Amino acid sequence: MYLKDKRVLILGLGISGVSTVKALNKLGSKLIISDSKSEEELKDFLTQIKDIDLDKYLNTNDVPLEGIDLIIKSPGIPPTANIIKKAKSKNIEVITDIELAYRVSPTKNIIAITGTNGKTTTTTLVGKFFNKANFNTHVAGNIGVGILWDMVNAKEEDVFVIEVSSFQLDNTIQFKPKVSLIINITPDHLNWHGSIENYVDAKKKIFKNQDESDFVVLNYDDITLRNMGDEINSNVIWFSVNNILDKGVYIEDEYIVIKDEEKITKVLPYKDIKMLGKHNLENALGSIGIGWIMGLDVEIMAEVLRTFPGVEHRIEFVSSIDGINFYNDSKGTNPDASIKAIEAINSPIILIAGGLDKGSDFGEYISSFNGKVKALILLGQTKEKIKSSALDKGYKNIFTVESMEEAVNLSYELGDKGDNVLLSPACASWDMYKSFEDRGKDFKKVVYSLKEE
Ligand code: UMA
Repeated sequence: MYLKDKRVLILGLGISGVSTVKALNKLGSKLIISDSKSEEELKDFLTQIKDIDLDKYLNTNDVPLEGIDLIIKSPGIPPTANIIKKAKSKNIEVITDIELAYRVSPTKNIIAITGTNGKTTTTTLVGKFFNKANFNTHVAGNIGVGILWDMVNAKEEDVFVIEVSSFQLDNTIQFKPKVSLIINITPDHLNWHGSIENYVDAKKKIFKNQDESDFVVLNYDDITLRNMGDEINSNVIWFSVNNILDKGVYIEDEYIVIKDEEKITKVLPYKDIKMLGKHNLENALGSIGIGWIMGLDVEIMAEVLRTFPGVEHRIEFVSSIDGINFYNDSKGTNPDASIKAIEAINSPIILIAGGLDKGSDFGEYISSFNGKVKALILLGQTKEKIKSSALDKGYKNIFTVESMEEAVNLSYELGDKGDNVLLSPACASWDMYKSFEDRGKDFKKVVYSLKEE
């Protein structure tokens, strides 16, 4: 194994960092870790690797690079970070965990799923397909599970269903999944990537190394993706909610069907899918595309789709108080994701939004309110930016608040029976929270305590 006795620097000790440290320790590398946080802030992560012998640089990423063979960076560390620039000038390879996972993988069954929105739901769904079909399935990656520890312990016949982010893909070199899926592409993480072109280029890396023995499943309804057909060397499988296709997964006479040359296979009536919203229909079609390629039984896929309610923090029903329904869509971390949540709810909405500024434009988002959003409650770093976009579009019923508690209490005061309070921030959480999960949990906590009162 080429990693034995190599000196590897692991930058960032979060979920992926811990998994990477454990895996590289098993593979016999000499480890150095660095994190800009302090020992105290990292104590939960450090405890998980307390028995591993390594050199630590905490409170800093300024690590001497002499003798370092390889750097595995946490996906969120931007290419503009000083340590990354320094490594580049010294020709030290910098990759993310999914690249290394591919290099050490004992299995060819790697299914990689990306997209601006729907990644987590789709990855979960596909994982459930394979589980139900009795494969030894690992669901990992951006979904919140560091992949490397699972990978170094995997067997040849195992299946990996991995959610991959643009941050992870950006630093891939050889990564070559057997089947990849891009659900959609709309602007996101522009502050990190520098431009939409760079963001799209990062996403394309999911199929860049694929060849004629591999497959990529793409959304025909997404113009950016439809135009990518020519750049792909693997077999393209299209899916579409809006169009009848010559070959692929689409909807005909209310049924989701798979068309393979001449044969049409019915999967299930699309209305039988348990998850809400058109975006979830796209997620379902993309998942079926993967299942089809991998030879899964159609009835297994149909059964999962009939029963799977969706994932936490994605238009998640929290509670009803005096006839007002509260939904947690903290995973709505960009305008497009929030538009989909607004579209999925069919009665008046009191929308709680705002968070970290990722450089997004909120014009289209405000236009999607379409008379359905009766009040907009804003918090976080972007509150004034969203407010000014809303005022520009003639939307005036805006309130700004300082905390989630204030937001939820105000939404309850403004709500009437039959209304829906939707937390769908359209922004990342990192201005006020550690993660979108923390933000969603905080929202739910405040809703539950309001209910108790
Ligand atoms: N750090 C530094 N220097 C820096 C920046 C960060 O030392 O310049 C340190 C931080 O102090 C922190 C550590 O790096 O201690 C990394 O923490 P992290 O939370 O960024 O990373 P992980 O915990 O390893 O989580 C990452 C993904 N996070 C990001 O890409 C930002 C998780 O995706 C993923 O689930 C996990 O790996 C396992 O693969 C989260 C995410 O928000 C859900 N992803 C973005 C998204 O979905 O939009 C891309």
